[in-house]
Amino acid sequence: MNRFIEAKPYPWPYDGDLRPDNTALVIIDMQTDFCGHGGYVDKMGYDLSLTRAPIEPIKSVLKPMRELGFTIIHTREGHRPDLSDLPANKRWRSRRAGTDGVGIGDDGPCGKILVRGEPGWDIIDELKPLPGEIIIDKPGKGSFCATDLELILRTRGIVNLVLSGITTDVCVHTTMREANDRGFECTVLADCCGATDKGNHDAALHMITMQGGVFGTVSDSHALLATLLARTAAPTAALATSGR
Ligand code: C5J
Repeated sequence: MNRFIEAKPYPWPYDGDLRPDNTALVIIDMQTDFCGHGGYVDKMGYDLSLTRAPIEPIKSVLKPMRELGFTIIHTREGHRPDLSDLPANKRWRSRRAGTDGVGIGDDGPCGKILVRGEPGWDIIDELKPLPGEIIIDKPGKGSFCATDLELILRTRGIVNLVLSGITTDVCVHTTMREANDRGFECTVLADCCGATDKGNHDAALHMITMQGGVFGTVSDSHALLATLLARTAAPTAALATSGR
């Protein structure tokens, strides 16, 4: 039986083949540096409520998706402590971002900004990965660049990606574009994402809906839950095998 999530500009996924064993929830960069007090985004002076807004909506889909056996993937943007994977231009720009010259790799209130192992770099407590869940450490904005994400997805037979996290216009969008070019079928959950600027969030979502769904679709947590709850009502065996 085919299963779709209500989405724009088409019911997602395109082929209705939505199953726990071929679909992953990807939670992008829900780190203190992007949504916590004293983190990098806070230090840049942006409105933290915008990047914290997706926390509860993500929790609302994470719990049922865990229970139904979907693959859960967390990502963290960050650099090696020796900064050998931090491009000089990325560091230079970050020091000009309204942080009084303090940028990526420098000491901030939550430790060295966006450096692996530092308190600010870690995923916030509200969305802590469970033991055994996949965590992708990435040095860039996209989750495929210089990581083993694609290998993991192909190995698990995952073809559909439900994207969430922060920020909509940067790391979520870059990841969606990278995934789409690799043939993965993507949807982004609008209320499970946030940006440092509301206009950029809205524009990033709107872009996805162009050209018949140029990178996939835009949906939200309510639409996803409606489909998941309908699935939960089905017999367990049908859940595991429902597909094309
Ligand atoms: C940014 C991200 N905005 N996770 N990173 O630098 O979107």
